Amino acid sequence: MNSLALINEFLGMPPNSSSHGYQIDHILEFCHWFMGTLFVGWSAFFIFVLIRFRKRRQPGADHLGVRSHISTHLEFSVVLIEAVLLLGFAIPLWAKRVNQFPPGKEALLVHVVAQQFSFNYHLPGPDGQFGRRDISFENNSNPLGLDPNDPAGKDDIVTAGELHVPVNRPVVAELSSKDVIHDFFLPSMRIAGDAIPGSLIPIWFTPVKTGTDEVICAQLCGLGHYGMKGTLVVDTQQDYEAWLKERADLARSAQSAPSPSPSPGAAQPENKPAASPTPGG
Ligand SMILES: [Cu+2]
Repeated sequence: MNSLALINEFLGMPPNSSSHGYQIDHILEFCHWFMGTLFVGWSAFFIFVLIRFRKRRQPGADHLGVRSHISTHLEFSVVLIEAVLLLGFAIPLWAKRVNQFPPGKEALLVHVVAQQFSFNYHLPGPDGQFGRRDISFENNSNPLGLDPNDPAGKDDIVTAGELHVPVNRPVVAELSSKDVIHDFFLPSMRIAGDAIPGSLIPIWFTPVKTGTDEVICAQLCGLGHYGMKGTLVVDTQQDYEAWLKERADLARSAQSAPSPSPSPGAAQPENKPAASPTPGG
């Protein structure tokens, strides 16, 4: 597979870790080779024309112009290849990504709520049910406004900066935003989606390799955009369950504690200077 991804690797693309990513890699790699070939071809033609039709050799203008049909055939071939790429590969692949979501319980659903300048994650906890969220409950220790009176939310997990998912299970991430338009981009999973205030946008992927990958914001969302990074940890099923249990216990003890004061790490003054916009950990 690596010999098929020479240019992708050269351009710094991280190795693919998702089940569908190789299809995207193939299209990207082919497009890069195709465009590279066109670039070399057109450049050579340009140089040929400069020499062949130089003024010394062609003192008078030729009003008839080109008589052969080679250029017509060449350009038609290029358009044909591009049409096949677009209609035969790119659009069907995109349609599959947006139409064929994994059914119901098979997938892990996680709510991703972006804000300047970090990603928050809301998981349903062991009961599998998301607690109600409302903006009126939002504060520094409750960044997503989880309703403390909703029993379904008691074991809910809210984290920032780091998302854990199990390997070989489809993950559906439902994207939204608290402020401006962000973009939840998982380069190693070959997937991205805009997080838009007022919208819920689902994306999905299936991780096939355990490990730690990068999450980045791919929309210029403000002064601290460059620091809007996070971590995606793909665990084995066992490690994932251990992490889930640990976070759910933490969530329960935090909920039962009498009105916790915001931790120093969570307290983020608004309009913080862009010099240190670290994502909340
Ligand atoms: Cu952003």
